[in-house]
Amino acid sequence: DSGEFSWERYLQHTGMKPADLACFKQTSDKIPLDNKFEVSQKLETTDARNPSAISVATIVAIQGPRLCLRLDGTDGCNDFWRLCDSKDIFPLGTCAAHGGLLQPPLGFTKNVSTWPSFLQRTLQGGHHADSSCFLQEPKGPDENMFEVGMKLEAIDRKNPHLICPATIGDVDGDQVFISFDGWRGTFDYWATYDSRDLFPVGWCNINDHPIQQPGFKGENPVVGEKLRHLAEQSKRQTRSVTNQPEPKSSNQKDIAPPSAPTKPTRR
Ligand code: MLY
Repeated sequence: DSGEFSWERYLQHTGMKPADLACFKQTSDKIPLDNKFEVSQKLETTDARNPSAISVATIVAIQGPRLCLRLDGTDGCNDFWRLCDSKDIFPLGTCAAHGGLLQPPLGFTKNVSTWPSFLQRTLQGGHHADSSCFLQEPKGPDENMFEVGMKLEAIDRKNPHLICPATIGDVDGDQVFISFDGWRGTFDYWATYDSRDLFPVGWCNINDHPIQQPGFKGENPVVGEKLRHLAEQSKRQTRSVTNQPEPKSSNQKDIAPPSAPTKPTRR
């Protein structure tokens, strides 16, 4: 069903504007990224769950310019995605060249004392991604240029293989609130404006990556009470987690539950 979505029609229908390419830390929306990687190649990467450690990973899937990585020695439960121009992936040998040691990943399924011999074996098997595959990460803008109501494409962080139509629901310093069109607030999140999870409208199409349809919840969301409410709610949650002071503006009528769906919410 993903081939059917047309931004042109959707933007016309909603009367909303896409965020300009200059807002994003992504390369051009006109020229596709040249993904030269292949499934089963090995590389070095920061461990997504333990970013201070560098480990060996195998490419287990490819979707347009995105690589699905599995850390060697782990099961398939913590696979994660990286762009082929990510600054967090390196050719094998990079860590050693910088005097570092490859670390056993979180979730290493074997006894950690076997890591050195495991590493030796895993590096011998399989082919290595050539250094020519690795692309320079784009520089990105110096400041947050997003504005409330701009449309974009964003990774659903709860289902990170998916990229979906979304709207900037709020802006707060260098943070932007990503609200997924046609879905309840469950999937929405705050991101820094230069997050690699945010893409300009048309990125999926040009990069041969599937894009999801908007959900069915309500009409196509127009900026207004729903987005403000979701943004405030999520900000309060984030603040209480990080122990930051809560703004003194909460008002009972702002936390009314969202109206009943007209069509069943997708699960
Ligand atoms: N039905 C699945 C996937 C939901 C995906 C929502 N995204 C596209 C915003 C679930 O509920 O987990």
